[in-house]
Amino acid sequence: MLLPKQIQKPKEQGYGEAPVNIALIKYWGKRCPLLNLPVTDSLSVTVPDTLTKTVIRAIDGPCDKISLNQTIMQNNSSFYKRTCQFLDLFRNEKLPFFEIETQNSVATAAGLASSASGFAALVLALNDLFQWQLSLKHLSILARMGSGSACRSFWPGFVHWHAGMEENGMDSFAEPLAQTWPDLMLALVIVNQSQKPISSRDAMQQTVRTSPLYEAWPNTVAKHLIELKQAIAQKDFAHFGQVAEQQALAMHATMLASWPSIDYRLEATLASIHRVYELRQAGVPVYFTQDAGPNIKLLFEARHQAEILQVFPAAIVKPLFL
Ligand code: 2P0
Repeated sequence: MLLPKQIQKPKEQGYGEAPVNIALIKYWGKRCPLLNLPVTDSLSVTVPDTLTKTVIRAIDGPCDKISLNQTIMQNNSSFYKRTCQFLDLFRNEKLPFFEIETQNSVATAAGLASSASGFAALVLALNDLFQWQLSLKHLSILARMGSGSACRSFWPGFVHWHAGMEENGMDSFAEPLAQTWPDLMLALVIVNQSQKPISSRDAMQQTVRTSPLYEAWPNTVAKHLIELKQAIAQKDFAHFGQVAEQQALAMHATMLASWPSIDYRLEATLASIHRVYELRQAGVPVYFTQDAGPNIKLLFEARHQAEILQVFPAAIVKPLFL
């Protein structure tokens, strides 16, 4: 991996901000864990107004200083360790340590806090600090090394992450799709805010290692990706929703078959999913997707919002194309 050359004298501070993205075609499994190189392509949609904002400064030490939403992160926390490990890529003798202040705007309260917006904002802040002036493609490659899904957080709208084939990862980056979908809405249904039973990083590895269904996953993704892109191009919402929902179910089914089984669904998750099915039976076109946690995200078009909020009154609605 060719890392950008730092200039000797960074600015006093660098700033970067990046939004959360939600995968419709999921990234689940790595061919190289060190560089976060995925087994398959994936496709996300960015959630506007869910920014992580990060300020970074180069400091003398004695160690990195990191705060999240004004709380100082302890050196033994996984957040601190993961961030420092990523920063190791950019240190030298003259610039041994960094101070980072990071804030999640709506994201944390909405249960959308994510390593994707976090690492994308951090890379943008580094780019500003060192005045690299790198292209978004190159920044996408760098952010991917912090967290795979972060490579998709540099653009609004639909974003396609190409898995790539090269061992050094230089062809594994994201790029935006041209299509927009002004009526498309996402609503977050929060069923539980507590800590995940297993991190997505570990869950992914466990699935690849132990799930007998993983063999089928790359072909499933390839097929769903083609179908989803067609549905987006034709603005065929029923097809779009069906593919997104089936894709999420296929990912969770693959995880469920791991040993030990990985099950992010709680009773309240299943109850919410059944309410989605009931709404559809009643003629309301609404579909869901689910990531590595118990909450679900509803997908629908703006004109059905009122019917959906009657059934999910606490859902947090986010228009996807402002
Ligand atoms: C995704 N997820 O495509 C999938 C769907 C969760 C479910 O990317 O190990 O935090 O940092 O590369 O990006 C979550 O995994 O994993 C994720 P790492 P990441 O959004």
